[in-house]
Amino acid sequence: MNRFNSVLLVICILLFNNPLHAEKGGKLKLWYDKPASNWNEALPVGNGRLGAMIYGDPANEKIQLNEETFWSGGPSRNDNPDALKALPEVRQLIFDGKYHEAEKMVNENMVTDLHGSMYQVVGNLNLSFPGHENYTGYYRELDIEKAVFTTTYQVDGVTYTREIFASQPDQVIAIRLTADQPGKITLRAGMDGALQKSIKTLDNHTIEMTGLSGTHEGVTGQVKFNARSKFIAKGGSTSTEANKIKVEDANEVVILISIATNFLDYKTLTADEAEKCAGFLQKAENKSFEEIKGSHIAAYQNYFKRVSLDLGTSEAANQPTDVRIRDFSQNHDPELVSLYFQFGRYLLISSSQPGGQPANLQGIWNESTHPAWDSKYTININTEMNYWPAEKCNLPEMHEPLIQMVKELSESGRQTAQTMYGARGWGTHHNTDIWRISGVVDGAFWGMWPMGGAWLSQHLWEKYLYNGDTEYLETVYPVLKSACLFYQDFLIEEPTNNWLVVSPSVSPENAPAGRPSICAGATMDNQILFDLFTNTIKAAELLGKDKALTKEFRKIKDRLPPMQIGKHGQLQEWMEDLDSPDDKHRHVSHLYGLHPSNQISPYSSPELFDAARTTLNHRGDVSTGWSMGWKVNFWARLLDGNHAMKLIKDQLTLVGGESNRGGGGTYPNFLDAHPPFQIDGNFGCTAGIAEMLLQSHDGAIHFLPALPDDWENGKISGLRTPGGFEVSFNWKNGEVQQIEINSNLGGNCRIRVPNAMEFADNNSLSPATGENNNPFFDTPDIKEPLISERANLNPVNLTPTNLYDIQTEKGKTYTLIKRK
Ligand code: FUC
Repeated sequence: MNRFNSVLLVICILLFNNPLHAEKGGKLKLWYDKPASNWNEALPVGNGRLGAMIYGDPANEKIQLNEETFWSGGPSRNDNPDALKALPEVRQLIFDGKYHEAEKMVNENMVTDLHGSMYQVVGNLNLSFPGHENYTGYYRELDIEKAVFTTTYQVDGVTYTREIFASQPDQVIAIRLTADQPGKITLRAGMDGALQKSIKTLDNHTIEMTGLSGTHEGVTGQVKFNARSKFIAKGGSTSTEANKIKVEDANEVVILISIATNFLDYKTLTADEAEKCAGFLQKAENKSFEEIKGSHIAAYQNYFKRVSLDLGTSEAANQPTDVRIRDFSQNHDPELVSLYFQFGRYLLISSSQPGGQPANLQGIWNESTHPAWDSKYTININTEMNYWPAEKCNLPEMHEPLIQMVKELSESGRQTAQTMYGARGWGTHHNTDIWRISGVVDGAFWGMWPMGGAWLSQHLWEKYLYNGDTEYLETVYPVLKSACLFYQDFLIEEPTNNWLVVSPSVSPENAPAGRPSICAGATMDNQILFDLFTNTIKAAELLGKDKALTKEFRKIKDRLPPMQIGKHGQLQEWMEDLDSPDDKHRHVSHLYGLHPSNQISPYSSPELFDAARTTLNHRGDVSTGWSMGWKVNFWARLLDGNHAMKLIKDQLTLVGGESNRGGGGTYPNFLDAHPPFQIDGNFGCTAGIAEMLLQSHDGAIHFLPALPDDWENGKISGLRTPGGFEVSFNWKNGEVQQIEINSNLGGNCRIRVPNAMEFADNNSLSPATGENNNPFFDTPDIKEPLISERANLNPVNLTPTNLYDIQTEKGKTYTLIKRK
């Protein structure tokens, strides 16, 4: 290279390569002024299938790697065939009040030694940069508008930059290392993994690591992975050294990481992991980094950009993210909430892509071979919670992996229903894994809950309410119907009121004082079945199917126990009035009827509304991460924005880092702390923030149902509601200023607004009359609650609202403004 060319090259590098990280901070960035010192400070990138946690350490970069199908064991089942014989006696023991004996019998006859597989870590790519121990000007960010991680710092007057992202279109994790002077990049790179079988270099540019998943509970590990890191340097030299790659004096280095496993589907492990891994890599390496990055950002933004949220900003937003979390409860920092909301959407896009696995307890990010609760799918709340933001926060495609899992569980759960209970249809319990196990997990106290499939089935119906697509409904109807068939066979009549109840069961993971959890007719079970039967009947009617059968289903629905209000004015968790006002349990299962379901309404069932509020006040606020996320939604549904905000503050309490109060909260990297890290809290709170601003479960689209004093002014665009409406609006001093509604399906759009509105073109809006005739806004036909004579109920004081009907046409947009 002659002198002129070298000068040109330097200018080019200065102009185009650096600093690509743009300005420090910004609305949609998590940023820090130091590298991560532990996993809870590292930052996540993901493309649904591949995940990486990035530490951003100048001298020793660690990129911790996951692949969503790398689980311990292999195809397996955990149905105990002795269950069937024990069932009648277990039921009798429960009706006789012999709960300890019933629990013992379940543990001995219905549980097996198999409690599900573990989601496992693949390993790390480690990059060491000699001499980079002493750096200045350190900065690291995760730009969630682009889904790109960047870090930059200076050593000896040279500015170094690293960019990292996980590309969905190209199925690789891509890294680019640049410096603002030529020939300055020197590094050693190696891979390691706790479950690795071999690590070697394939050529001067590529490290290959292979591995096998762990054997667990007697099931031999059968998932094989192949992981490759390819180094493409500009300038300098690239060579190998003892299974490592050595790059000396390069101008720029691009690293592409590809990982694949032999997983094909939950029953089959016959894919060729090496071929798949090499295939992704070969395709990607033919493209420039800029091309890969461009299509990554475009694919990501196709989802991400659909929703924007502005709750205002303050000085506090100029601080690094960990400092903002630490100070959140003292500061007015509304932009941290909008960042958290968008981070939830970022996490869902990054961990749940069509065709892949649903987000597990840790999404896809896990550094351990033995993660907490195996990082499985806990389907008595946590997995469902992961998907609360999917439809309403405009990420319906991200919901697909869950829908697919429910379809698969309806196959594996059919055998469970038959083997364990001699029932038709399909059923699952409170946990599942990648092999779609559906028997009892963990023991009777936690696991004797045959309701996981019924709750998950609500997601099939919810998707239909949003897309109105009968072809889709056809594909899920058999799953809904079969879920009902299971309960048609499984429900039994209880002796006191002759209600049809689920037995044996539990109210998830809680027990009345002095008793085991095992019971019959828990409130949550009744509410879930009310929904399952209601929705299945509606689906059958819509599709013109199963007339005689739905008649039977209707009879069953009518014989389910009603909700009951107990002596403390609380909503009863169990069939008997056993609740204690001192019970602070993290699960608040019986409020399923309040959220996510719509069986409790301030307008149509004020007594139940008040009882739910009493229950929630008894339970208290601070709890595990996910429990607080749920409570944000509960308080939003209870129309109490300030209490919901209090829960957001509890959730956005820094755990780890400088202050550690113990309990749930948020880690410096913005991930939810159960503790330990569990992603449901992120998703639950994200959904809760949306729920504070817009609700659509109670017969109308309700604007600002639970606005806290902190968010006087703001705007949000792109939220979705049932009936195919897409809604954007802004507000000032708590009053809605302008609303835009896109109608994708047509039909009546009933809205509830705190202040009076009119059409922007001066046409007057019609006040709503009678029932909302939009079928997607049907309110449930709930039985009158039974109320204890000792219950003192509080009045429900509702702020007056304005209710309007807009007859919409498919494909049209309607603009409303505050009435002058
Ligand atoms: C349920 C919860 C726990 C935890 C676990 C993964 O068992 O009760 O708090 O979230 O799932």
